[in-house]
Amino acid sequence: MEKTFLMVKPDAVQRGLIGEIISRFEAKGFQLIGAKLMTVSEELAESHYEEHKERPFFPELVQFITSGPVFAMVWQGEQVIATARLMMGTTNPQEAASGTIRGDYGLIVRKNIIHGSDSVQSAEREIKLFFKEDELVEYSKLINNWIY
Ligand code: RTP
Ligand code: MG
Repeated sequence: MEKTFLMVKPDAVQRGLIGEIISRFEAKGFQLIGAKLMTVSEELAESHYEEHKERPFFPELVQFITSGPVFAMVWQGEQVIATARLMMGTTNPQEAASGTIRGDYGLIVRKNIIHGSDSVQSAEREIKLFFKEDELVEYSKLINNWIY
């Protein structure tokens, strides 16, 4: 089963949007297999956003993601990586379609509510970065008969 790493960013945690965001992925049919409320260290932020190290917005990005608690999650399901990105909407909330998470709750690119892995490789890397193996659960396969 495909897995992805999703993270409710500090802006959305402070605004009380964790439940709203979880609800959307649950209702879609995806399964939550790991979750924790945590503060991201500077070191973790820098490795998580490694690909953006040379970008001018990198220092602000690290400062923002370490500025308050985040809600880190692992979700599983058919095509969950691409579908979660569609449900999140485009990076800039001003351009994100209504009905998407960023389109409905965000206004500016830096405070864009949620992170989601963008490929199988980044999902594997990010899940390992944030979770130990014994922090992820397994579900009975029977439950999936109602979704697939
Ligand atoms: P994310 O990694 O957070 O899920 O977002 P993404 O894939 O949609 O966007 P990405 O290109 O990976 O950018 C990572 C985060 O950097 C911030 N950003 N700021 N021009 C800017 O100031 C700028 N551009 C990107 C965003 O918060 C974006 O989520
Ligand atoms: Mg990204």
